[in-house]
Amino acid sequence: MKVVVIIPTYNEKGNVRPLINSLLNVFRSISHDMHILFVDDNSPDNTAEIIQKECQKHSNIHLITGEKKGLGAAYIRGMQYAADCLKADVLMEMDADFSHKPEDIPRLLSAIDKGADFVIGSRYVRGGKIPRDWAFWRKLNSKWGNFFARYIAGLYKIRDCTAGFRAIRVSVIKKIYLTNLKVKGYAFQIALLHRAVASHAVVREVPVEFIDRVEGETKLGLADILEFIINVFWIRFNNSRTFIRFAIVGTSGVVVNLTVFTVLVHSGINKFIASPVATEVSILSNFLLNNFWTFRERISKDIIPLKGLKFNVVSLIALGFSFFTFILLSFLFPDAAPQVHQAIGIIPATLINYFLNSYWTFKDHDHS
Ligand SMILES: Nc1nc2c(ncn2[C@@H]2O[C@H](COP(=O)(O)OP(=O)(O)OP(=O)(O)O)[C@@H](O)[C@H]2O)c(=O)[nH]1
Ligand SMILES: [Mg+2]
Repeated sequence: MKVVVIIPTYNEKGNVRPLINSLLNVFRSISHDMHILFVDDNSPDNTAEIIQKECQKHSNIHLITGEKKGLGAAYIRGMQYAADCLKADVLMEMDADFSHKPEDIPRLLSAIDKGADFVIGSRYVRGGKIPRDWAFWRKLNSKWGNFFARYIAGLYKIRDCTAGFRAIRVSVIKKIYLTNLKVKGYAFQIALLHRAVASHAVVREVPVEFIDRVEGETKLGLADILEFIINVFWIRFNNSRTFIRFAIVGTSGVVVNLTVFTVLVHSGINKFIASPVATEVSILSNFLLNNFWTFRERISKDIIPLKGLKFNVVSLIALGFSFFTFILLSFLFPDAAPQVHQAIGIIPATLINYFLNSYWTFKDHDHS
């Protein structure tokens, strides 16, 4: 197995040589074909020149250079190069400043050997550590970053979403269109993790101790924090897009229902016939819109009439839920206006409607 440790560098002249020595030392205890790829963004302190000298001495050290566009952009270039030109099987992400201990690499790789696709050197699982002397704001920054990623972007199963010490199978990277990740800075870490989780990669967290840098300066800036927050909300929005579409279709159904009812009654049809007809027409229009818009990416084994029938069954179940809520609330809060009971009933009805249609009527047979 060929493993390429990708290390982005920007003004790390004091760190690269000791880091290379330390890595080469650790590589001796690993049975895989180990390589290092530095991605230097034309550091003004001439980091690249130091690396270049090491490349001449060791055939497993590589360097690519480029314009400074941020950590994410550097990783994207590095990963593409490692996968396509170096033909790596596994990629690793690692900082140049000794925040990630080279001695932890074997443990990360052994999780890959045991079948994981995406291994995170995690500070926030049992056994993982952050520096004791981290100032309050620094801890808060890191904790908030993770809180945001876990609960807003929906990566709640993962404790350390922002970690920059990882081992990833190239097969996972190949499923993710890296150039489509519109992130330049540190937000790359969660954008990549989110895509990996969405493509059903097996994610494992291995505890590591994070050490503060001694040499050089931090490069994390305000623009990075802003990009991070925007990205987290963007991921959330994308995740809820199907539900938003479903709610829009539902609202359109109310309009269709009332319009058809009014037209029928005005053309002299009995209101007790007009009512169920209008409801069924709105169910059918909802079904068609959901089939051809909301869930259009889903691949189904069922023919359209069968899906339409399922959609009707789900509507009936949702009606049951709404009616049950109405009765329950009428008994519990007899003094409140019945319109309130009826309106609150819409909430469970919509949720059950969405849930059943999403997991049954429009079930995606591609991912089952
Ligand atoms: N190529 C490249 N590398 C970068 C860029 N920004 C940061 N890096 C590198 O990415 C790694 C992580 O950056 P750091 O500044 O250490 O960020 P951090 O670890 O969040 O912050 P500290 O804890 O203060 O070190 C280091 O190896 C940096 O040299 C960039 O724009 N381009
Ligand atoms: Mg660092």
